Amino acid sequence: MGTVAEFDLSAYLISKAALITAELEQAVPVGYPTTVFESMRYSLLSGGKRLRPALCLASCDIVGGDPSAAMPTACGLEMLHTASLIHDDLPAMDNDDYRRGKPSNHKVFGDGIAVLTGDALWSYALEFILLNTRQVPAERLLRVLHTLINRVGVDGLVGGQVVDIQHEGIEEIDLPTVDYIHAHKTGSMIDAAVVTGAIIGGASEDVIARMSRYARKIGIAFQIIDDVLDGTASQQQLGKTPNKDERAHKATYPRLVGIAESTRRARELVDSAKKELDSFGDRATLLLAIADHICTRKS
Ligand code: GRG
Repeated sequence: MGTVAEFDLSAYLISKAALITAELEQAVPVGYPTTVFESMRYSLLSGGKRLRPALCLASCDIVGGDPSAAMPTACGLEMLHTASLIHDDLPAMDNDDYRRGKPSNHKVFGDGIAVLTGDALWSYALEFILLNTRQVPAERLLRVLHTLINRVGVDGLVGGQVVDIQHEGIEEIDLPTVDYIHAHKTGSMIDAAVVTGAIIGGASEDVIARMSRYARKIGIAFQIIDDVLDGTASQQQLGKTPNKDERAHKATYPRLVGIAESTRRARELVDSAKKELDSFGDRATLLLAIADHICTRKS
């Protein structure tokens, strides 16, 4: 693989996204009850950057593993991520009518089926990984499953979402709380992707720890840039109409420190994340490029 500058990440991510989508299409055929399968497929197959699966495969590769052994986990990660997006869009949570440019799951299937679809995807993901992973020693597979279970629960997505909801509409919020929310709501799944890839690839404890630090840093940067992009988009609208997160006084970096400082902090985190991969040399090209992309992306 060439240098970071030579490497065409966009083309790479687009081709990986197509591969993951084809795998997901096969992974969840329509069964009975039809509605829940159609609902799972509606959200799973409706676009998305497939960043977490791409990170998992890249992470397995960088530590010298066979990325095809990580494919079921990469698919499972996307199922878990999709489950969280479906629940996040519900009226009781973020109340979003659109996701990935299409009506959100509950707008199409109703709130009840949307809740159950998130639950179904969560269980389907773990079973899919367990039944389809090949040539990975049982103790690694158990560790992969434990990592995913942990990062979705109170130590991860759920914890972040709870604190996020509790601070909605509250004017006073400090940066450590915002960091907690970002690290758990967004960072934990990015961490899960990188760590599970490294575990499957047979990485040592030291390498897993370094890759986890890389992931957690880019995870927070990812959420900061998400909020910067949201804020910039709303400022560009005529009359500077505040976006939904601003109206709800959401816990974001741009709200607390402004766009310029948020961007600077995201860059700082990404640079620090990249340093964690110093010892990999050229093998790290893809993960370095993904880290840079988090700061430079426009959507
Ligand atoms: C049911 C598993 C489960 C969890 C419940 C609802 C919840 C707890 C957590 C919500 C977490 C959440 C939605 C965090 C936002 C993370 C984020 C930045 C999403 C956007 O990710 P992208 O940009 O989206 O990678 P695409 O569409 O490209 O996949």
